[in-house]
Amino acid sequence: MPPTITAFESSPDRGRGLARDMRVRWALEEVGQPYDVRLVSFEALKRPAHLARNPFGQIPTYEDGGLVLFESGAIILHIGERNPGLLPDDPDARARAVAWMFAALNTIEPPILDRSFAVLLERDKPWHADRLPLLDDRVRTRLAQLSARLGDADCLDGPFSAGDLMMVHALRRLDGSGLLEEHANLTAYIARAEARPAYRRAFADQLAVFTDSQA
Ligand code: GTB
Repeated sequence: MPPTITAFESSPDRGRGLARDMRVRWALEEVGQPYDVRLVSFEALKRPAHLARNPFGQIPTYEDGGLVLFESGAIILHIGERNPGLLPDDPDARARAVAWMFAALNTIEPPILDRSFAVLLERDKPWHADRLPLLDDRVRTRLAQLSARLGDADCLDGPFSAGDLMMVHALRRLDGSGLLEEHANLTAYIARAEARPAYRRAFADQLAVFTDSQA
C-alpha cells in the first residue's frame, strides 16, 4: 500500500502550490514514491477523524501502515530518512541539510507568514499601511542573509536536498510581493527548483485537484 497524504479538497490558493501538501508531494516525487491523496474539506479538517491524524486540524498529514504523521517538516524528514535522494549519506552533510530544513521552517518562514497574514487578513485595519513596511523589512533582512550565503551556488549545501525543498517552498509564499526580485540569485535558485521534474509533477497534481474542484 502506498502512503496516503491529505490535501485541501479545494485549495484557497487556487492551485498555486502554496498549501503545504505541495512540499510533501514534491518530496515523494523526488524519491519516486507513489502515494494516494485523501482530499478534505475545511469542515472535515475539524472533525474527529482528521483530528486523530492532526490535533490542530490541518493538512498535510501522512499515513503509512501504522504510522500517522503531521507537520510538513516531520513528514519530509521521515521521507528523506527512509528513501535515498533527499538527504546526503554523509552524516555531517545530512546534519547540515536538516539544519537548512529547520532554518526554512523556523527562521525564514515565520516573517514570511507574518507578512502574508497581514496582507491577507489585515488590509482593512487602520494600522496596516504603517505595519506592512516593518514586516517587509523583517523579510528583507532574512532574504539578504540567505542570498549572501547562497552566493552563486546552485543549492544551499552541496547537491539539492530536503533543505532546499523546504526553503524554496517557504520562499514561494513571497510570490507577487516583489521582495524576492531584490535578489537575482534567490529568484534563479527558486526557478531551478521549480524546473525539477519532481516539482513539476507535484505542482501539476495539486493543480489538477483544484481544477477538478471547480468543474
Ligand atoms: N506547521 C504546519 C505544517 O507545516 O504542516 C502548518 C500546516 C498548515 O498551516 N496547514 C494549513 C491548513 O491546514 C494549509 S497550508 N489550514 C487550515 C486550517 O488551519 O484550518 C497553509 C496555506 C494555506 C493557504 C494558502 N494560500 O491560500 O495561499 C497557503 C498556505
